[in-house]
Amino acid sequence: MIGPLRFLGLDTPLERARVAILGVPLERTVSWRGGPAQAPTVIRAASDSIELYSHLFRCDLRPIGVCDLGDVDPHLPMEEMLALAEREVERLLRLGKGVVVLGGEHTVALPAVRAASSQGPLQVVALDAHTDLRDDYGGERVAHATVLRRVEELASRLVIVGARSFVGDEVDEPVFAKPGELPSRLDPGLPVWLTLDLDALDPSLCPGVTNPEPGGLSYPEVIEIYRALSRFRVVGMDLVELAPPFDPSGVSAVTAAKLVLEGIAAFWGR
Ligand SMILES: [Mn+2]
Repeated sequence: MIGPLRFLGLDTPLERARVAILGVPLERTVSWRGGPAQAPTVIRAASDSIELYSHLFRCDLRPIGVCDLGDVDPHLPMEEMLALAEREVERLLRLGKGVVVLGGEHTVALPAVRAASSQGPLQVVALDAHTDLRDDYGGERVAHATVLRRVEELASRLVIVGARSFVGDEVDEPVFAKPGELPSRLDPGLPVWLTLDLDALDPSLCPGVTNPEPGGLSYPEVIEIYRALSRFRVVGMDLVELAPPFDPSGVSAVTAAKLVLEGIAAFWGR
């Protein structure tokens, strides 16, 4: 017998786990093509095909202890899903766990950052093709296209890497950085939350996203960003905007699963 679908099949009880995984299959403010509600389940299924060892960070995930808590109920109203996600992330951070949130649309980063910043000053690193800096989107202040503006209001600092789709003169805002500039833009004394929109990667590597944008980061560039962040205190990460209906080969889901594994190894593997 095997148990319910879990990330990498890992089932360390929460008390003994260094890392906790929470799915937030929110899909309510999507602007073009959908699918992120399916992403947590699809990422768990894809994780079945990858090894438990990160050769890039020389780290076996088994002894770290990973507890997959399942998903926030996707049938709840959006506000309730976000509130539940925030309470759960806050509880896990208070327990000292490294937290991985599997979205869902990018909006799920907001309750996660709210929870992390309730513990004190926080810096947020966003990997995203889009700026997500609109003040409102279709009259809504909380949406996938406004999420980094709302995050910026909560965080001590926000750095966005991978942006290549701008609205007007946003391009002149000081939040954008090239991958190599990231360490110099962060405060070594502050904890970090990483929000990883999969569209930051080049769509040739990860086509199954809601809003693909040509000219993105390579896989080794993302790993170098992880390596740079591993020298800071990363308290949590989210991985968002996987759109399984547009991933017929399944390679985007495997890439997503692998980026969760490498993140766990890089940030909580020591
Ligand atoms: Mn985004």
